[in-house]
Amino acid sequence: IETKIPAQSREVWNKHKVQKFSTAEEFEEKFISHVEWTLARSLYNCDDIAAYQATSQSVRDNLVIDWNKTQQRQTARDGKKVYYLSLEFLMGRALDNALINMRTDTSTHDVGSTDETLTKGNTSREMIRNAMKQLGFKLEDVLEQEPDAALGNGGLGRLAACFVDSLATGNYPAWGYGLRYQYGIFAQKIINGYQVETPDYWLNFSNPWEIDRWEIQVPINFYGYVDRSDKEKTTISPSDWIGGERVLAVAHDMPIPGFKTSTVNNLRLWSAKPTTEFDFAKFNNGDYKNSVEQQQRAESITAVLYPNDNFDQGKELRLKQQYFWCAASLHDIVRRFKKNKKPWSEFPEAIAIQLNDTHPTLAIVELQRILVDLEKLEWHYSWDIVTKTFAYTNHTVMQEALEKWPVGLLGHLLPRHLEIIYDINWFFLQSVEKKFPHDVDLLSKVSVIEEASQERYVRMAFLAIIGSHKVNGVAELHSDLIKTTIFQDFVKIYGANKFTNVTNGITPRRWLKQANPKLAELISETINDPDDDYLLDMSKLTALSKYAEDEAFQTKWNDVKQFNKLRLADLIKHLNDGVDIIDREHIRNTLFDIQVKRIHEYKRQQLNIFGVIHRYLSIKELLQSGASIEKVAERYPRKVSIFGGKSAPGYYMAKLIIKLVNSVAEVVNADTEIQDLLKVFFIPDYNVSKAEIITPASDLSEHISTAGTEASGTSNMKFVMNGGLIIGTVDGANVEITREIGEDNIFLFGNLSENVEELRYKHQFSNPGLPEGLVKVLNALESGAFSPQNSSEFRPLIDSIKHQGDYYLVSDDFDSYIATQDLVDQVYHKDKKEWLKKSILSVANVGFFSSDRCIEEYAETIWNAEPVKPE
Ligand code: GP0
Repeated sequence: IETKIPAQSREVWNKHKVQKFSTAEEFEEKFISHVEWTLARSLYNCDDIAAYQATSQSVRDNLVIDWNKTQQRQTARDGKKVYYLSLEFLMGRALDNALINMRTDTSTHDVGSTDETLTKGNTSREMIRNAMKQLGFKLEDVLEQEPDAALGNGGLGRLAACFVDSLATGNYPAWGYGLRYQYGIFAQKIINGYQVETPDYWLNFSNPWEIDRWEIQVPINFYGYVDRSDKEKTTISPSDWIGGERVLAVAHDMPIPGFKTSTVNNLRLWSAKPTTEFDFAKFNNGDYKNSVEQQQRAESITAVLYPNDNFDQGKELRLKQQYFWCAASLHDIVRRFKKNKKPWSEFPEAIAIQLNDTHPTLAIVELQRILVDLEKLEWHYSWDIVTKTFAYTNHTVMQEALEKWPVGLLGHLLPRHLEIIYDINWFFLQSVEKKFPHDVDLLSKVSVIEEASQERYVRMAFLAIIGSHKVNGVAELHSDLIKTTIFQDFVKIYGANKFTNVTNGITPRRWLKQANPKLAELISETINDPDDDYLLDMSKLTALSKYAEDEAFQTKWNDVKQFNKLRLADLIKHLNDGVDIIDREHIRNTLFDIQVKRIHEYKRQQLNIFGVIHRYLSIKELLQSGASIEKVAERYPRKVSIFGGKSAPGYYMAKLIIKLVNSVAEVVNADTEIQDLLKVFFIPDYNVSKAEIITPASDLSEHISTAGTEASGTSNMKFVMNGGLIIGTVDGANVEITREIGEDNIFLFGNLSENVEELRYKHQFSNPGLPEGLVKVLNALESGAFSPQNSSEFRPLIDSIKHQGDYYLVSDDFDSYIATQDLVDQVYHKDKKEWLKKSILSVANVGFFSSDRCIEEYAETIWNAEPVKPE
């Protein structure tokens, strides 16, 4: 490309080559010019928000330089490109993360290795903190101004965010593709103990982290019909799809900086805009209003993220979002591929596309449509390319979460795609018939079209399996489960090798270095790693093991935990209208017991809060029997039970659980008789930036899903990485956490997944006596002890256990849960050294759960992709 540019022009461009700032001085200059030019403000009206904007713009300038170079390098080297399609990217804040990741090695740093400010230790962040101080700002206050990019619901979206961090860090040529929702996950308010949803206005101020690519516009069609007027009527001939509604997909790019590398990857998010083809026919007929409404309809496609987690709601607009995003992304990918003028057969060697759950399954159909209808390639030749390109990650086995779309709805919105789906299914079923002749039952079980009820449905997971060369689960237990339950017939058809496991991971940059700077400092000092290389090679953490019983080290370790608990206590005070519920003086001996995640019956926050009620009732009983508070404290030492998480707006039971937690908190926190032995708090509006404060402060965290229901869990990994211990069931990644850190260092309880089915079955017939402790709790609830105005308020929670089969096995696991909580108290309060040892050993052995390891596994076993390293 360069040679086409006249030497003279090239010289001028080179003379004025843009430069990254690398000293405090240069940063200050940038900062001020952004305040004055970009924001049109000045010294006299530069508040914290403006300072945040100007800092971000300055940092972004640095990233953009590396972003450009990275893209050029990746294009020139022409290695295999990875595209991660995810409908959710739960990114959180970008600035602090960029400051941490931006620290580059001398070898890759442009401005010269003599300059120490960017090359040593944590200095890029430190340098900017100092510069900000000079400019009159406190970095921490400025960072607080940034709204979270909350374009996800929970684990699945946050996983995608950790993955793009690790992809950049590992120098993989990889882009994320998603949607730029105008409103991310709703903001949660708690009013009278109830969840109330309010819109997430994250784009109210301009977003310095996105680069608008108004010039990249992809037309997307919906509805319409398939025109066969002059073609043969065979199912597999190319057809013309005449779309009925057309909108434009516009690209917005977010730079994703790797840690200690100059690689900056791209996250491309699409927003919907009306086409500029104004409907003049309507306008001329005097229907101006209608024609404007049409235009607004377009923008509604990317207006809002659907707020469901592990639940498929089946709304037409959601399907529209999915196709809009898949079509735009594929168009972009194919356009880039075609620039190289390679034969189509090389497509799968050039490109790997990973489907984050079934949400992007239409991408499979769209690529087949592009190849067959637009590029006029033969069906089977095309299908071979498609299946070699895609791989699919499953995140759940729960029926209510598995996507299926009514055939009528899909065919109305995407008539040609439905035909292609039928053809894919037809060829697939033919191959099954060939392999298992006359097995009609099998054919109907694996058909992409479900015909069980009146309504026929397209099963998206089946389509994703058929269109992919690999299918993976997200933890060993989960990957085994999908092979023996929901996908067992496909194992029979394809063999077991198509199904694999990649255990989830989390990025230690955000979840250790950024969230827990004190612990990161203690670690790097202890293992003598001033450049934080352990954040790239977490096996280095094993060097901590030898200090596990070192008293001086344990004290330092504990001090860090106290610091983080105080930080959380401050946040809770702030969220509690300034009322402090946590006794600062005794915070060292107060166990912080935390459960933060989406509210779901399967995650069993109800079990946790029943346990809290049980503890409260037991304390009261002891006091009433005449025991002194000191005596009671021996049995039930100080504890703060902290909850947080959002419920889907339409999920009645989950909302009732939130109300119950708040009602219990109200009673318990106001009860002066029990003094400070027990406190309960529900943190409103749990999100990524709050998680960064909450996670490092846990002594204990709860991962107590009914065995077999939580695919992996990822917050379990975050808590362990921050020195918190876990109380958990034998579910999801808890199993591998136990393997890695040792079974002495985790508190496991409850029934195993292989027994769940049988237990559920038994509940149907008999009502085996509920455990005594649980009966007490349910009686208290029934008596209105926590709902004086409306004693039947919590009836549905009681009924689900007593009269509706207790699907989530709360009664079966209750006793072992309580017993295990007692054990936790024992160790925490009677043997603090043992506790600290467990905590240190956990961190020492948590390395496996870095998302870097996870991405490497995807690259090697699924994508066959190599890093493209900067020179
Ligand atoms: C799974 F099916 N997950 C879904 C979904 O719709 N949303 C979602 O967040 C989660 C799993 O529940 C998980 O176990 C898992 O770790 C995560 O996907 C990433 O794989 C909860 O953290």
